[in-house]
Amino acid sequence: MTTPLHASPVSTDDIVQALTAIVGPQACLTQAPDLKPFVTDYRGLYVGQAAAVVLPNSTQQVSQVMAWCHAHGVVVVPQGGNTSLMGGAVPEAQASSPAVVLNLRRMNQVLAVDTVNDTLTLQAGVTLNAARSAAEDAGRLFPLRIGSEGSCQIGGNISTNAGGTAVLRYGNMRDLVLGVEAVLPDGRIYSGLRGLRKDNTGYDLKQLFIGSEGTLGIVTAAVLKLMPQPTASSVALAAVASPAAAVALLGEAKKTAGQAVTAFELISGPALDLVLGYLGNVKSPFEARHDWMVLIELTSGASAEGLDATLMQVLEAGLDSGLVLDATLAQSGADAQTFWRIREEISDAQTRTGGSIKCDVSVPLSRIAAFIDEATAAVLALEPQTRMIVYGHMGDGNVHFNPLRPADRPAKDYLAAFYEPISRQVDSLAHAAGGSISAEHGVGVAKRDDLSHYKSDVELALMWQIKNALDPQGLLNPGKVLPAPVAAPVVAQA
Ligand code: 2HG
Ligand code: ZN
Repeated sequence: MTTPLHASPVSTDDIVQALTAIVGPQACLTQAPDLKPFVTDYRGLYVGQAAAVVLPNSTQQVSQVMAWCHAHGVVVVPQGGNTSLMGGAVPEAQASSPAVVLNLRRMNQVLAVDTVNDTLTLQAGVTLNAARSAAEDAGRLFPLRIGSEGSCQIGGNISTNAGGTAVLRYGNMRDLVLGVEAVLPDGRIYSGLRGLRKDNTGYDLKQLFIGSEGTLGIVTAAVLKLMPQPTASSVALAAVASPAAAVALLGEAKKTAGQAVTAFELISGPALDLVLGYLGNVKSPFEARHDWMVLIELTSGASAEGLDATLMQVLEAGLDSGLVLDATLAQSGADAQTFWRIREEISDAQTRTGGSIKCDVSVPLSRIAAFIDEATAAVLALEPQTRMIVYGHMGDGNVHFNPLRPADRPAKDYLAAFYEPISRQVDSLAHAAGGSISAEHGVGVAKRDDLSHYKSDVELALMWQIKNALDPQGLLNPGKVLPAPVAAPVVAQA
């Protein structure tokens, strides 16, 4: 299916020599200890191999690296902050030919802030934190908010269509990108750095590079949307009677506070127990233990007192109707930070514990409560001691449904016995409820083969056609996102 242009495979020495000539010796790493952090994923679950790591400092250098690798049949794995939970940003472990990791962290310049057009133009290696700060310095908000914002990079956020805790209000990365510059697998540069909110001149090519996890091109720069900076926020934690009660409370919040509802995060009892176990100095915000809680955040340009009153109104209505069992409103910025810390640390608490089965699913809000109930029952039927770490961005229909090993069972045993059956059950139930098996974390390697069960033949064939059109040699981030193509059925001639 693929037609290599190169006559014979190149050696690691050839690769290093050629790439050093492009990026300079300091920016071409070759020693095993230097390569290690770039070939090992964030959780240490995927460890690949690379001939070299290159750290280009310009789009031109990325283009030259790609052109050389294309001409010589060398695999390139693009990488940002390497925070993927899906193994999407590291090379394959058993690759047939040596790979080059192309990390964008040196391309970390904010190129322009336009407060009339409300846009931010930056290189792909700018961290999300730095992008948010650049917006803030200009009196604006760049609203993407995810736990890894200190290390993840804008290029990776674009390539994975990152989501996070403010999607309910502002959308995910796809909604926040106006323009993209990307280097194609053959080294050509697609220059789409336009800051337009309307542009109907044919196919929206930038969308090819958003969410395709570096399999079609390497994002090198982008134009992002800026939003007005909220002047006030109000945060509360509420214990709710059930997932269905949480959905009903969200309805109340939207009715009462409208657009101001910025985050609505679900937290299960076992998720709170786990995180408090690690955050030794943080106490539970509730006297009693509850099975389900939600963190609600309102933000707006109004006064803080006004927002607090609105949130109190939502909580009181919830208490009156029995949706809410207990609630606590943050009395200060420090309180709000603690509430958010509890929520944000759940992911790391699982990493530290080990033995977590990550199912990052989304389901229409109208069916999400039933999905959680059914999936919980299915998991507990398989292993009743499983800790149900269920949490996440319920407001936008996305839950991190992450069954965790029982405390006394080694991670390896638990995963060997239950990874397959549990993820298959949970994904199938999400799919049956009209949902997605990967809401915001992408596909990478972890979910690649599962796609063949949940995408139609037409969808998979289109994905491969696009991949083959842009990367006919299959050199850019191979082994990610696309499950191996199934041979087309032989159709009998009429
Ligand atoms: C979050 O919302 C992240 O905390 C990580 O998306 C989720 O670790 C996870 O499964
Ligand atoms: Zn998340």
